[in-house]
Amino acid sequence: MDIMSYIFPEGFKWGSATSAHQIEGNNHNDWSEWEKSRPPEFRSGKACDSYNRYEEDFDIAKKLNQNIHRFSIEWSRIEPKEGRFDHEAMHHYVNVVKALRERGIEPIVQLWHFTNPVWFAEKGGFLNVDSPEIFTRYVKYVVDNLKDRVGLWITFNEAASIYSGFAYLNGQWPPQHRNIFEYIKVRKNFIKAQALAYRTIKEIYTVPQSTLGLNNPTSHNVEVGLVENNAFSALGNLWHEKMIGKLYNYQRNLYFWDKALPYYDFLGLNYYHVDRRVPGSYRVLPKQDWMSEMGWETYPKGIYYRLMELKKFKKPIYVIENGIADSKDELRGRFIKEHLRWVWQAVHDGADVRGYLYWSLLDNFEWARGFKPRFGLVEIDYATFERKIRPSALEYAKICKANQLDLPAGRQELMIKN
Ligand code: IFM
Repeated sequence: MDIMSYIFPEGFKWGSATSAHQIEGNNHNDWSEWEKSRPPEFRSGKACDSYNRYEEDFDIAKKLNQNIHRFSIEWSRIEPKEGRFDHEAMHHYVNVVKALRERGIEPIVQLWHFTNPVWFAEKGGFLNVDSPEIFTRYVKYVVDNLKDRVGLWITFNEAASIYSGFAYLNGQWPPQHRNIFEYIKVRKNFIKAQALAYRTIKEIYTVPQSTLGLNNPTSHNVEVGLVENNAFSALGNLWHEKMIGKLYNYQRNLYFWDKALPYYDFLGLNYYHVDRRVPGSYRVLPKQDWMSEMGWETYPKGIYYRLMELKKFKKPIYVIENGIADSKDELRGRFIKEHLRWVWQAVHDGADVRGYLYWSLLDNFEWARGFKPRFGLVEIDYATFERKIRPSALEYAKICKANQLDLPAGRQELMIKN
């Protein structure tokens, strides 16, 4: 069988990502408070117990040939009471970073991933006019303590899109508000906080480091109407669909990066699936035949469109999250390879992509959906906390090691339906 090899640039980083509340266990924050009102299977509880088992997790990441890892710091552990920092908790995260470095894995430290200390949530969270200063005070403390060991930072995860939408527009996440004015306000405060935190981090770093960065993931979804304009305009998108598509794409995918442009050094892209909310999307892109257990429609070529669109920001890009909920591990290997084939294409076509991080290293607590969706390269037995490497993880490990993806020649074209 003829093999086609897609070789990635030298120094390209390979890894996976997690977040504190989803894996650590026993967190006390606005989410854990909200979870009390939910049935037991929707409570994070001990999660993966990674607060205690992080070394075991990193041993696995190393065994899987990964050389970069993104984890998040739990703000509520660092600042459990307003203005009072917990040095022991900070020390824990210093050890987490050390444990990664000892295994030859570069850390990307995420400073906020959906959860807030209870006291901050009680003050209105990011609705509070002082939230940028309050957040930056925490950022400064963390960066002061880790600045010699960490070069890659990320402020907010999916803040202006997923989080603002779920928490303030459709009411599915705490604090379960449904108020468009609050949604707008929260998004503005995230931008202000981004700017302030960025300036603060830059002040702390006296030695310029090329890898120092801040970014604003996300581009969680693909809005097909627009994405496919390039490739499918010949199929005749109606003008009003194009308008809606453009607006939707901007609000959903580009707003935060665009508004905070001077205040980050690299972009982090989170990409999972096609979004069909724009009218006419079925006309421009046929239904794809594989779905994740989240009910998400998989479309690997979408990552190519997203990456090409991000070129205009003229900053390095990391794919910070890309993954599939697939408890039987039937689709994950194919999912990773097909996305990587398109990441490679984007690199080939000029996108400055520096690394790829699969979501997630471990099965974990998938927010309002509980533990059922399983995104992990590693399966977790939530009763015993036993970790079991899935076959797809070994397939990914080969790619990480070789810095190259091998596909049967021709197959890469056959797999893509568009
Ligand atoms: O689990 C989440 C993560 O916390 C943020 N990005 C999307 C993932 C899958 O839904």
